[in-house]
Amino acid sequence: MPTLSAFTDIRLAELAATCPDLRLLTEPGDLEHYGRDWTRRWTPAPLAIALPAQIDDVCAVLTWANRHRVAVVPSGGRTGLSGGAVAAHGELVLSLERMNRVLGFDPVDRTLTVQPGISLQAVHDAAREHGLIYPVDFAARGSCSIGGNIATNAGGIRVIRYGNTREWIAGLKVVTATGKLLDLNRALVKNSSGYDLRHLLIGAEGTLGVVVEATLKLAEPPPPSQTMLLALPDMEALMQVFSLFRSRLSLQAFEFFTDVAQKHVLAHGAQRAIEGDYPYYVVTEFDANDEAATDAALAAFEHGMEQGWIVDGVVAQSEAQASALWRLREGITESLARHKPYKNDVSVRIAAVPAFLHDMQALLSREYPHIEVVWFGHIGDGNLHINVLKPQDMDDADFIAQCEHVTTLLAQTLYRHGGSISAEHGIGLVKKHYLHSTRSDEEIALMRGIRAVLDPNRTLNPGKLFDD
Ligand code: 2HG
Ligand code: ZN
Repeated sequence: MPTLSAFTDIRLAELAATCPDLRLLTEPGDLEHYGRDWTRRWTPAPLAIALPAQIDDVCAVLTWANRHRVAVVPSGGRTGLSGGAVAAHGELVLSLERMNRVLGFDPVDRTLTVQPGISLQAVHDAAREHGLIYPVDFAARGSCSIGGNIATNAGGIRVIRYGNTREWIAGLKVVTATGKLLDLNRALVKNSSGYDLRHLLIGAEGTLGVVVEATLKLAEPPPPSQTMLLALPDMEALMQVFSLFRSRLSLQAFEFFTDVAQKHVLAHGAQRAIEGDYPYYVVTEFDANDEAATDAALAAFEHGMEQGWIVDGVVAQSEAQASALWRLREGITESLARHKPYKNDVSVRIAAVPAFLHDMQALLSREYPHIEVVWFGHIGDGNLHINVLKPQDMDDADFIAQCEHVTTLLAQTLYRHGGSISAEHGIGLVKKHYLHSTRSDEEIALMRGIRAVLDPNRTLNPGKLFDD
């Protein structure tokens, strides 16, 4: 750790003197590590990294930043895909990774109180220790932090059963840009006493305050489940099979990917589960607590085969097989990373999915004739991920320019279908130019107004979500 005199920047020397427990890093390797997220598009260039161990230090850092007008980038696991945690312009990165403990469990309220830097996996484990679950779940569970999940209102693979992160936040402690500590909702189940500022903070991408403590609701574990992989003949079958399975089974997850996605994930070490190649695949998990439930699943499967909506399928016979099926879906992001994908993360109402898919497919095949495009996602809740893979011989800047052009067209298509340009990854830096396709001018003006009240000097994550 640098000594006081090591800080040539007088503001940092002052911060170090005010907060002796604060860890402050300025080594180039640390600046690079903490200054980027999974987008890898911007060159990290933060001023320094501050790692507080307690709430008082977060208050002190934000008070200091407000006084000196230093921009602050709140930082969790940096697994974000929209650039929300990127520090490329001399910002102070405020990493919450040292604040990663479980603070308490309340068996009556069935809540778990945690610090923001705890990983989603550690939250799952802690809930399980008490015979309960924290039901938000997705592939980055081991590295993402709960603070980041709250900042983006993270969704994931079980939204059709449990909803998004927002549903599971009973209370939040938040430090504002001027260093004030707010205790929002205090885990009350009923609280009809004015604006619920807790919900304003959820999904605000670190522009309205820094979450320093969260009280999470927990749920009963679901009944035993079965996992199935289905092969489908065409895009139309996706929603036909979804309607069939949803009406007959109690679904916990319904995810899809294409043959192109499967090609990449198999090349990256996953095991093939269905012989032959089919254009679409579904991984679905449903309650299977008794024989009647398993019979219903089989009957639904057979009906889908008779209708020609399903061409093949396998049911996992063990937890290991279920994990292998899930790997085909959950391993996609990692298997694509080396191709520097440009990512779209869009949503429409479930009822609008078929018509939107139709238009979207036409648009993508017209606009990317020679570029590989990989689709997958949470089709059961209307959320599609589109990953456009950069051809090796194409210049980075040309590739981004082409993808941004197509994203403008995609945003228009989404507008026509009443959808959103960001379903669960947030707007960050990547999608801020498209915010107006999802939100009206009046809404954006109100958002700016709210931001101005909570962060008068624009020190919290400036340039993310919208330009100040
Ligand atoms: C997922 O659903 C994540 O696996 C990542 O949201 C999606 O890599 C992506 O585009
Ligand atoms: Zn996703």
